[in-house]
Amino acid sequence: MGSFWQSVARVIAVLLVCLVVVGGMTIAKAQTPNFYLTIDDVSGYVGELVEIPVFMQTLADSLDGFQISLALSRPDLVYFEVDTVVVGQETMYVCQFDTVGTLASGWEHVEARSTLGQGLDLRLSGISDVGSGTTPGIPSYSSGILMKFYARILPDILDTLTDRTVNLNVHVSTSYFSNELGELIEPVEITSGSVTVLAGVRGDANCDGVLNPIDVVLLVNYVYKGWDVLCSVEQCDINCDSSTNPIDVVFLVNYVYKNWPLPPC
Ligand SMILES: [Ca+2]
Ligand SMILES: [Ca+2]
Repeated sequence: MGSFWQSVARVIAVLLVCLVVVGGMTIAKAQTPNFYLTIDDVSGYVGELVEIPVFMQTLADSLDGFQISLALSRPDLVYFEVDTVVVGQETMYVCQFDTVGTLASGWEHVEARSTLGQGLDLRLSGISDVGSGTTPGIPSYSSGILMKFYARILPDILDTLTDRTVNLNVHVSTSYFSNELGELIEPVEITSGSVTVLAGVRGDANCDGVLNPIDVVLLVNYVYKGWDVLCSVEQCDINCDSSTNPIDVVFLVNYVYKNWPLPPC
């Protein structure tokens, strides 16, 4: 008799464990994202303005509105350049962005603001259509660059600094995405990005800290004669396309002799 009740108790215990496990699995089962957002990892040299693409992928929903809140993990490497604009009673801290050639190109309203005006946080937002009914949003099952924003690398970072990466942390709880009906798109998978500050000066072929005709001569000798004369081949990849070639010579010549700006990295 005792063994019968022990068996019953054992069966009940096993059932309870199964219930807990199945229940736990139901709770823990991850929902498949309905929208993906990824801030790029980029790099640049001291003092430069770096372009940061925001990648997105829509699934079943279109994208017709967004707000992305992000903040720098540390203020000693990078900041967002801020212009103060006063409209009536309101003071806005406007930051640089670009939608040319991106998926939000032609949207009725896109902006980038630093909410506190210190250039340490950024709020990117956009609406495809404010009410005219003429601007289409981004269709379902699309992917590409939503928009680009910019960060300025501080001018006085020493080459000896070891930890040279600042994270661009997206605040998931204050970032929103909506479809053409104005409905919230959920769930969303967000990947934060980063800016890494490269040591040295871009295009500085002899690593003396300045760009001048000596660097042009060295780069020409490397590119056209194959001479091993550069202190850093990567540093002479002026347009940051992972190749040091005649195009980089043209950019350096234009910078040194015509005072043209180097291309954005
Ligand atoms: Ca030099
Ligand atoms: Ca190049």
